[in-house]
Amino acid sequence: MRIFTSLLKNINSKVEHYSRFSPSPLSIKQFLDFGRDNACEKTSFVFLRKELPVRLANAMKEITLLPEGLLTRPSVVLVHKWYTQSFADLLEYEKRKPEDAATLNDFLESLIEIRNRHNEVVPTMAQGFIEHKEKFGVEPFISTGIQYFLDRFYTNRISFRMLINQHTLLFGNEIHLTPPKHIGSIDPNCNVADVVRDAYATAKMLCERHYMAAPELQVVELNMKEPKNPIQVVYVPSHLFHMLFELFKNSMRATVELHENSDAGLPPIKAKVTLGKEDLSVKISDRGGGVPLRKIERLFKYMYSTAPRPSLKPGTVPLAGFGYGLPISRLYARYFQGDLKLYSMEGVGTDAIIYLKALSSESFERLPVFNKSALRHYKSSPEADDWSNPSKEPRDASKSIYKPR
Ligand code: P4A
Repeated sequence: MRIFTSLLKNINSKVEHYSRFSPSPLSIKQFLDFGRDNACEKTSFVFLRKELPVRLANAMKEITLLPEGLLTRPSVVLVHKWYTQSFADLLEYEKRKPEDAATLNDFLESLIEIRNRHNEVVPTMAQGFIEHKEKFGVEPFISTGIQYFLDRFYTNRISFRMLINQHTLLFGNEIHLTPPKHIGSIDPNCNVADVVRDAYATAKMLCERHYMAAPELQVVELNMKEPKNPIQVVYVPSHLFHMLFELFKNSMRATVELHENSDAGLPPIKAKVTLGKEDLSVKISDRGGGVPLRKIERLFKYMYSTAPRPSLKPGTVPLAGFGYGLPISRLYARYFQGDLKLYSMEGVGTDAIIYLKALSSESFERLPVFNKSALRHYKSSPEADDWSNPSKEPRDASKSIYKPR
């Protein structure tokens, strides 16, 4: 027991140490260049054995800032245990020699084990927040604080998996898992319209199983750089697929539910892919009736989507609206300096736009840094009450310049 306690103390001091380093963001171009010119496994090892503990430690320090009531939820404790275990696994390589073949092979295996250990982090965290919400209800601090924490925590996780995937895909024997021209998880010539059609087809299958119908798709490309060429980008196609799949599920749900009983049939979903000097944009437009502006922000809130899943009829599949689809899709877009925005016109329909950087030299990882400024977010109360509330009565009618009649 004493040995265990002293080990834990040692780990905690290592977490302190590594968390003082800021993560080093890489650009897609750097990922690509490194993976291309006969990538060196040793170099990757030496970089990751420091960078991965730095990113883990940054996340672990933020977990400990969660309010007591959350920090003690069994599912949050479990997630923290996974992080501690993975951090400890990585510390083993501080003293290993990169020259030994065994080091590189062991490292590869450790990375795969770590990735698997963290597979269920998102639903497990969600479970903790659901329990907390059921116990204490939704306090405004908790909700804003959770949004801030989860955006950072999940971005950290996306980045952590990106690094692991690049290493295991480049140097492991998972080569057969990637198409020959891909560099790890990156497609140097990712045809955006192809991914659009792919994500649509997958969402369409779900939609037809769920509703017995699905809207058609129309794709338009506008390449303002090279008007005759298809629009390509250096990007992680799985990230783009994830975002588009989510948007198509939403558009299909809104479209089918609004037009199910109309004789005119379902209005098609329109996708527009455009390329300018700086931005590559993908717009998904539907005529699904839209969402009032007041409710748009909610679609990106973890707290609204961490409702217990409604029980589905046996044999049916959920289409959209449960889980963390939109908030996490936006994190994927922002991770490489893009964004995801919703523009809705209530009564008519919704335009969703994914913005990506057109140039891989500009798409640097956007990473949370654990520092004083981050600390402030957990200490201060989030929303100062310094904007008016729309209420029927003045706060104090006698003091109002508008005299009550
Ligand atoms: N209208 N428009 C959308 C939704 C409705 C919409 C919607 C009712 C709301 C919630 C939801 C799914 C769809 C859309 C496209 C989008 C987002 C929302 O990208 O047509 O699940 C939470």
